[in-house]
Amino acid sequence: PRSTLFPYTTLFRSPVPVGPGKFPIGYQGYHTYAELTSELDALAAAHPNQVAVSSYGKSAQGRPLLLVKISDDVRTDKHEPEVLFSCAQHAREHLTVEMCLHIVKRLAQGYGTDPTITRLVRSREVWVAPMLNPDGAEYDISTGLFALWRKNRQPTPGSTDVGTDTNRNWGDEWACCGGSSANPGSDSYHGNAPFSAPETAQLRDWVNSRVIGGVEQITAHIDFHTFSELVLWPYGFTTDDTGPGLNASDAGAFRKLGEAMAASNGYTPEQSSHLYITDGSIGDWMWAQHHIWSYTMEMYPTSLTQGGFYPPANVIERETTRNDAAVDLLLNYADCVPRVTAAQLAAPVVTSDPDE
Ligand code: GEM
Ligand code: CA
Ligand code: ZN
Repeated sequence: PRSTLFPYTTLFRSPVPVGPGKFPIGYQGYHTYAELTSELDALAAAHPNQVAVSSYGKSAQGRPLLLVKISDDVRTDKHEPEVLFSCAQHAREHLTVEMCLHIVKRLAQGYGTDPTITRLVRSREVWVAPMLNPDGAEYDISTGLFALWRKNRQPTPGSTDVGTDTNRNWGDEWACCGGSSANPGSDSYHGNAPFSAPETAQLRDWVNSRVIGGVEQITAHIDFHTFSELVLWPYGFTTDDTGPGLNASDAGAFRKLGEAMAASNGYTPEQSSHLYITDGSIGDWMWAQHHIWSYTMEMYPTSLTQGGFYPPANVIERETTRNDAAVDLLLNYADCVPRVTAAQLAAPVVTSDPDE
């Protein structure tokens, strides 16, 4: 979520630091940018025909923006639906990095052993952008304790405040509707222009580069956040169910697949603006610009008392695996999301919060 939540420090004792740039005690299972990079390189080395690591640009501070492709015969651009999973637009939402890494691992390791995964990897081209905001993520752990940082680390011209909220910096209906802030000190500062953040501009350019023969190759997308356990879909800038380029039947398909994914992981499904209005968010742009079926998922937990942005590392395995069925649903329907509206969907796999 958007708000910086004051009770955090009163609810939790500070964790015990291990050292600058490292996760504290109890959080060592989370991956730093360097650890993520080497883990991905190892996966690519172990599965050279299924996993390829590259980058789509550089962050404000010069870190390569990581991009992973997973498919059979990964070096060939095939005529298959392409699906994008993205994580960690927001610095402190470290659990999402683990989600993206889990997707890469599961698809790579399940190919050739698990029949469902093998079929999906064969028939789709999967892209994973595991850390959209590496500067922010590294800054959040730079002292060895958590900084509660959300934005990127780009200097703001004419201000001593640092950082743009990249999920308010996308170019669809940018700054239109009170769903972001013009104040550089705000946690939801939208930047001085659409795509003023290098992290958003370069991801935009890469998504645009997937238009081949006039057709956007990416058909479906999940942008992972924490926390609240929600499945959200466009538009975020208006509370209307429909909007420019989004008609009632589009809205119905967004809802049906969103509800199916939520039934599988126990999250709550809703149009994103029902949480709160945002303008300049990634999902609105993905749909408005390219008709990509773009969801935002807010992962575990539901509340601050369960750890808020900083649940301990011992939940990583459970809370990433929890989304396997939702990921598979998106991959499965990526050939034609509207066909979900005619489908008889299976009963929920998870019906309650695993903590309860
Ligand atoms: C959200 S994700 C945006 C979802 N869109 C709307 N309209 N709520 C954000 O960017 O504020 C939550 C988060 O940061 O985790
Ligand atoms: Ca392709
Ligand atoms: Zn977020």
